[in-house]
Amino acid sequence: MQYKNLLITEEDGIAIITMNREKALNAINTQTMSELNYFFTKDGLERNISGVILTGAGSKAFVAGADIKEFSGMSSDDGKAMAKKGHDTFFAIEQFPKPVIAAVNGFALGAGCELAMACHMRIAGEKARFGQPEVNLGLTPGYAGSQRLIQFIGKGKAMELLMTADMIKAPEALSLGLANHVVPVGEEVAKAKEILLKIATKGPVAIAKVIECVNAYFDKNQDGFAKEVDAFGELMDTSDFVEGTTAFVEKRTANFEGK
Ligand code: CO8
Repeated sequence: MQYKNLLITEEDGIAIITMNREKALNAINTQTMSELNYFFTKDGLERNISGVILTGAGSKAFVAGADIKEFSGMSSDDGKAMAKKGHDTFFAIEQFPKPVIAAVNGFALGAGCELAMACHMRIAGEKARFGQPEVNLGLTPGYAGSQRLIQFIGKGKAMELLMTADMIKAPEALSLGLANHVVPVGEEVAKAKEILLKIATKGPVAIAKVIECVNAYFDKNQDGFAKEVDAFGELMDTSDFVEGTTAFVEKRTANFEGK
């Protein structure tokens, strides 16, 4: 696939994906969703990378929502198909076996807040704003905002944000647990990279298992506790486990191969 709306670069083994429709405040249209889907279900899995950063072009927005201009004339079936594609894509991000961090450099509204929540962590710039304003349009969230927001901020506060369409600023997002860190404007990607480079020194198979186990907690069809028992045992069959424990005994830095 040729990327048109995503700008993808690699730095130090980290893929940096820039949502690149600055004039539309990086709103996610059908093409952008297809590109995200392709990256997280195919291209990104084949790349030799240790993590991914998602950010928005320009200084104003991470992503200001789904592209509202595509909504007009859509039928109920069109809406369901579009929401399903978004759910599948955002699940692929959430379950991506390498860490994915959202560097939120401005508005993260509607689909933008949902995209950030599908990532494993969120770094907010001081001017970032989060919100689910769909009710302003006579809609609910369509890319799992009504489900994931509860996971971060709890039911009562989620009800409030979803029904008032209020935007929250970065410090409040931090205090609610939606943002992991707040950093000065322009330092969002650098902070995300700092975290990813630290994670890159750990055992990659173990990192993938951590992602699976944490996600299992929120999956009604899985027993996260049983998953952790299995993961712990399975990791003992890996050469990363042998290398990690040997390096500890030999008082040296582990050199993991991801096997
Ligand atoms: N879609 C399309 N275009 C957008 C969007 C958007 N979500 N947001 C901004 N733009 C465009 C504007 O239309 C404008 O374009 P133009 O210059 O051609 O008129 C340009 O970006 C700049 O925007 P503004 O002039 O409005 O900039 P302001 O600084 O005045 O305001 C805001 C910034 C507050 C972010 C404002 O643009 C805004 O409120 N945007 C819409 C936010 C929103 O409602 N987001 C939720 C969208 S719905 C959604 O995400 C549902 C997800 C699930 C979908 C499921 C599929 C069925």
